[in-house]
Formats: sequence, C-alpha cells, structure tokens
Amino acid sequence: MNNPDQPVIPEHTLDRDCTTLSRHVLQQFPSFSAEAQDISAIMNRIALAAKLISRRLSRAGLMAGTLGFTGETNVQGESVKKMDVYANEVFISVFKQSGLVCRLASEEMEKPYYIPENCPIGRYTLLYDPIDGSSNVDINLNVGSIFSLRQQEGNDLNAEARDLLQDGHKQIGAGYVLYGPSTVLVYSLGQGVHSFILDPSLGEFILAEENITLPAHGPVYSVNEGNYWQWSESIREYIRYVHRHEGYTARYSGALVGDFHRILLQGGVFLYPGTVKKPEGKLRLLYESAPLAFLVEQAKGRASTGFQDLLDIVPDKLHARSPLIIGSTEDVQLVESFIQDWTRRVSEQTAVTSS
Ligand code: P6P
Repeated sequence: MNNPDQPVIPEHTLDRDCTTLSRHVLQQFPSFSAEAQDISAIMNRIALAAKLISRRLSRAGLMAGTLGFTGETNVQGESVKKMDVYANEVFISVFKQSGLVCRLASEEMEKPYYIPENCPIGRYTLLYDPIDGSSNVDINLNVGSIFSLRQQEGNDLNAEARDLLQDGHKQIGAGYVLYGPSTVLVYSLGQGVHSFILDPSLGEFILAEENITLPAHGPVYSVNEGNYWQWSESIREYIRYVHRHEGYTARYSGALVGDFHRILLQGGVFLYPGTVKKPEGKLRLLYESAPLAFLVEQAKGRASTGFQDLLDIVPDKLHARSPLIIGSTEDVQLVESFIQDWTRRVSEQTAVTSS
C-alpha cells in the first residue's frame, strides 16, 4: 500500500536512471552472446575514459601542469597539449588487462599501440582522437573525444595494422564524447544513434535520447570562413550562396565534436573542405571523419568528401586525411551540387580551349 506521505517515483524515472550505457548496449543484441558482452564491456571502458577526462577537464584550471603545451609535436605536426597526452594515456590505461582490445590507434601516436595481454583474445581495435579541438582546452570551451571500433582481421604479425586501411563500412561502431556544460556520450552500433548524459552524482551515463535523426535540412552551416581564399571556387560559390539567401546562420566552435553535435540535433551542414594547396583537407579519416560519417548515416544524414560518400573512402595510411561535408541530406547535396557544377564547367572550358 503506498504511503500517501511518500512521493511515488514514476517507474519510468527509475527505469530511465537504470538505463545505463552498458545495459543499453546489451539491448542492441538479440542475445547475451560473447560478442554482446565484449562490446558492452568495451563501451563501458570508453565511458570510464570519458569520466576520467571529464573530471580532469573540470579541474584543469585549478591543477598545475594540466593546461598548456608539452613542447612536443605529434605525428600530425601539431603542437601537443598536456591534455592531449593525458587523454591519450587514459584510453590506454582503461583497456589494459581488459582482454578486449588488442590495438589502439590514436591521433597522438604514430603507430598503433598493442596491448599484448589482450591480443590473442581481444579481436578489436579502437581508433580514437582523445581530445578533439584541444585548442579550446585552455579557454574552457567545449572539446570532445571521437572513437571508432573495428574488428581486427588477421594476426597483424608484423604490427603494420594494414587491416585498418579499409573503408568506413568496416566499422562495428562509433561515437563521441562531448565535454560541454554536461558530458554527453553519443554512440551507434549500427542500430540507430543514441545519447547519454553523465550524471556525476551516480557516476553513470544515463540514457537521454534514442534513435536520434537529423532533419533533411537545417539553418546552420559550420565552416571556418578564415580559409575562404584557400578554397576552390566551388566552395566559395557555395559560401556566397548561403550569405545571400535567407534562412542560413553560421556557427563554428573550432572543435569538430561540438560543431557536429549541433548539426546532429538541429540539422544543417559542417564543412572542412580541402584547400587548393591541401586538397585532402585537415581532418583525419579513420578517427575523425569516418566515425562521424557512420553516426550521421545512422541518423538519416549524409557524409561526403564532395565527390564521394565518406564511408567509401579507403585510406592509404593510418593518419590519412579527407575533406568532410557532413550533415542533413539536402544541405550536403547542395554543397555537392556546387562542386559538381563547377567541375563540369571547368572540364567544358578545358575541352573548348584544347579543341
Ligand atoms: P581550424 C581541431 O584541431 C580540429 O581537428 C577539429 O576539431 C576542428 O573542427 C578543426 O580542427 C578546426 O580547424 O583550421 O578551423 O582551426
């Protein structure tokens, strides 16, 4: 009999608070198979990494030696932030002695990191950008972690990880953590995109939204217009179009995860095109563009290089880069139409001048 003086907690609230990430992952599988248990355990480790990084970020300004640069340069030729190193080491630590992940491939490491005690058993590779947008760390703006999960194929005896040089459709799952006013984890295992919010009082990621889908069009275009004169004319034509037409608004944070999260929830398009000098662009394929492309397609959006679907790209090296146009289908197609029209005009002019 309910005590009238006691508040009745609606079942859905209690049940919702108990829909933790690991439980939600298990629900993605038809049975509690060994694979389901492995993937659930892997996601739980990623969640632990996210909690450790979130905790460090929330105290970064108060702890000596947390902010600023290490003085080193990474394989990308970028100055390394202390937070990059910490976050990279967190991912390594949470997977040691796990029997789950044999290899870790990170933006911060030239070669994959092997965890030998896991390798005969753990047949998974985690690819990740431990801190995406680290230029935002010292100014307390949002940053993120991006991850992609692939099955290890073969024994990789010469430790060259050539089996990772395959297209994005080979991903088993992908996701990101957004360290913002709250810490949000978004993931997909190929059955929709789902978001979780870290409840610090519980130390658990609690289900926030299931089966997130983008609208076919959104008002936001997200691009660093400081690169305007480095782009090809087709991209400049697209930018002039959205400048001239009502209904568009620019948003750009300098951190891919935050900019993508806005597009995922509100629609629109994020672009990091190539430039004339660097046609491959800046973003890394295997642990930045491809995981987000996996998510956006699961959310009924699109991801393209401007010339082909992003998930079809086969990298030639671990740290390969690719141009990225990602978001609502209509907005991605609009950008592609400018590229295709311009390419057609150029080839027609070439044909005329050479005839
Ligand atoms: P730019 C961060 O360094 C990053 O890799 C992405 O997170 C972000 O979208 C992009 O680079 C920002 O690059 O050239 O606009 O500063």
